Amino acid sequence: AWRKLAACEFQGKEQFQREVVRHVETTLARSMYNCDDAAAYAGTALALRDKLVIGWNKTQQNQTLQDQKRVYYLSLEFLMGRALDNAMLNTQVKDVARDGIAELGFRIEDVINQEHDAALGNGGLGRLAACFLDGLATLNYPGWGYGLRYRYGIFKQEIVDGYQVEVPDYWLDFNPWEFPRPDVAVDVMFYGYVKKDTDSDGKTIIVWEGGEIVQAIAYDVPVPGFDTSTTNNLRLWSSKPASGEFDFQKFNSGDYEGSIRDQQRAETISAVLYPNDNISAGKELRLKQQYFWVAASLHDIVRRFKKTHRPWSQFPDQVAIQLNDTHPTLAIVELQRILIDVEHIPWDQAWEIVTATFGYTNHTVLPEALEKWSVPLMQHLLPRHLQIIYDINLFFLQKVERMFPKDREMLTRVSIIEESQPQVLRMAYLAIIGSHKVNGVAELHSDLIKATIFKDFVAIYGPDKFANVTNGITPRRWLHQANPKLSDLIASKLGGYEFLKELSQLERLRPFIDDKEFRREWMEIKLSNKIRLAKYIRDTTGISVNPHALFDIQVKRIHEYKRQQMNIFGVIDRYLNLKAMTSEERKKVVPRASIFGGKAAPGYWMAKTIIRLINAVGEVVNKDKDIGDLLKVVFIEDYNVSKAELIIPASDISEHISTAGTEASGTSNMKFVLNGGLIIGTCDGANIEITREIGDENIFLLGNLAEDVEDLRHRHRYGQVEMDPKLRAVCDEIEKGTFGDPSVYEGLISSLTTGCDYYLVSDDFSSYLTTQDLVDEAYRDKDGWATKCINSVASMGFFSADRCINEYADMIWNVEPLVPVK
Ligand code: 26V
Repeated sequence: AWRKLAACEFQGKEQFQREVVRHVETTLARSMYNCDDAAAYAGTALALRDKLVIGWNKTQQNQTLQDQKRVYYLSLEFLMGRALDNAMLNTQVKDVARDGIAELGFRIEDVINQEHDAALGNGGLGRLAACFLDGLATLNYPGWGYGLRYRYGIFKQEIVDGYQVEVPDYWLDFNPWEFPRPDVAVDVMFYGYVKKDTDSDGKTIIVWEGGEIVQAIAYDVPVPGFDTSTTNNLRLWSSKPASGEFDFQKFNSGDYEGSIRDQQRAETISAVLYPNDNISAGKELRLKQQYFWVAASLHDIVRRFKKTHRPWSQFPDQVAIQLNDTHPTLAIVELQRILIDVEHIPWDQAWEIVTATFGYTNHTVLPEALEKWSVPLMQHLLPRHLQIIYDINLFFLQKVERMFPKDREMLTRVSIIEESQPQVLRMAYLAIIGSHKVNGVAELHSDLIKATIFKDFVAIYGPDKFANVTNGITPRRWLHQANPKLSDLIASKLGGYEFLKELSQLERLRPFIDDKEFRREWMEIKLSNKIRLAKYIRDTTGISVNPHALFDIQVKRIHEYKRQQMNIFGVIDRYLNLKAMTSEERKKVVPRASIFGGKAAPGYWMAKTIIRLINAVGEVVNKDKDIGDLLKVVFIEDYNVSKAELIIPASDISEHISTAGTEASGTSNMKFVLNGGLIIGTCDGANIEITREIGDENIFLLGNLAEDVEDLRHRHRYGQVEMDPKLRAVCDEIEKGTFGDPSVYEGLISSLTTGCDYYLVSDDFSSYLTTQDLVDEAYRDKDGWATKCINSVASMGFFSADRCINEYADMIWNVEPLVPVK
């Protein structure tokens, strides 16, 4: 049955138009006669926002009234992307808005494109948090996000002479999606000293005082669920100087500039998102961000709990807090501090409450990404917290000592404090000790953390403390919004859009697999998405790609472990082969467009060199008359969420080729397959479960397995490993200067030779090339290709973020959805 979705929030297009015009004329004080796309966007956003606010207020009242357990998702990153299109689709307003805005003289796509991405994240971890918020709201869970309101999101990437240049992303000029809450302010203290005191009953108490106080101001962002009245809240904290503090004294004593400096120091805390992905640099400001956000969030959560007048023992029945990686680990210490120092609850009772409250998700095994904070820094910034960490560690080590008497090495290995110079705190260990559940984000990853970095903790706590929740994506943004034509086609076959809430319904596409007309429409949609991307590439880079070429896409952060270098080396190999062919031979070649996108961390030279090489190869290949349409190489500038929505639906094949065992999950792999693209990838992260779900006949797997990696690395270090001859030829070509000054690429090439090829490009290269040949072969068979794509989409139900959220809710949070109010 063609079940109707909830009614549109507007009574019709006339009402919508009236609201838009009202906002343009009164809120913006502009005339409709000089209303441009930007003003039309503002008017549309404000009109829709008015509607969202109603559901949002009702949801919050309902959640307070129902008084059930809530979940708080603490993440330093929420990579939300644009809000307008998503909000229109989730509330069924888009059709009315399209018609209404058209009559006012605008195209809805142009209006949507006016919006600046909310880019408060680096990559996979931040986007996962955003997908989870969508899932929580859609499933009616009382779930809030807590994060930081960065004034500058992830930098904008410009490509200048083939190099990445970073430009600040000032995104707050006009942001209709946030509501400042000046009344929700929390004072957060740094530095100071700890002293013992006695309270009025003569009991010893510990006081932390004399520090510098910064104020956290809440900014709330509504998160509308799909086809539900539930609109949850994302609360982002902004820092400002605490009123009437030191600045005032300075001001009175005539030190005006000094007082301004102090103000700016406070504002600096929430000024900028750290642009590193998978690397921890140990900067003091980053630690300040973490504590500032954690302290404000916990204060808010505790305040809400206290309004219910329940005994503290019931805190974990009312509150679940999920730690998105170790960035919020200080929340564990902060809650323990509040319970023992402020609420005067005995240590053991307090600790029981704390561990029952927290869950910790690990997102990486890369050693350079595991957070370690220097003890002297912690002592200086948060002296009381350091004491509490010492006590947590002491009690923990005593327990381990009882379990493994005489195993001194075990104690050294699992101690929160690493005995280096200076000593450092291993935040992942603290997160494990302070949580009741620890999870990885794909099966292989969850197995790996148990077998490697957290092995000792499995011995101590037993295997049940460790779980797997394979990542998922929201089909609302990543199918319905990014690929409306495919979503509509699927809906026409399945009899409605129910699959967007119950993604396993996609299975019901299978009976249509032999339907000629359906297949034709399917492939036509793919082609139109490719034309849409080709046009964008032409407009932004001047490069023309043939929409009938095989679109081969790798878009993600640039990192050696993700091996964009292997991809571009493969492109060079392809180029050399094409050059060596006769024109007769060239006629049989499947034309290919190799499309790249992604940001490098600003200080990551190797990643920047890879970008340079991709652009240099493009410059040579794209203007080579021998090659023409047979090979094009494109680097799309400034890859972000809204560009992902344009790029992903246009792929034929996408690359997920990390060294086995390094990519915790990957989530774009899921997005590509859901949009009817196939993937080439290693046996890593969620690729493995994608293979299990869609069948190994529908994926192009390559390379060595995670279990072989250690041995291969050993051979590179201690043995003689011949470089793969084709890779050698590629390196020779680079060194000859075919792609410009070869000295630019010295580091990249030496990483493969004297650098021991840590990411094993050489070991996987021939497998990679052979598998790419299989891709060409398969693509020649247009019908076979379509069958693979459709079958794969039909099998993707498992990868919905909704499945993920339900698993967290059952296994980790123990929270139930609420009945939404209308
Ligand atoms: C770490 C750090 C270290 C300190 C500086 C800033 C910063 C920013 C982010 C991170 C987290 C790195 C971990 C991460 O992003 N993991 C990715 O998580 C995705 C969602 O689970 C997963 O799909 C990717 O495979 C994994 O790399």
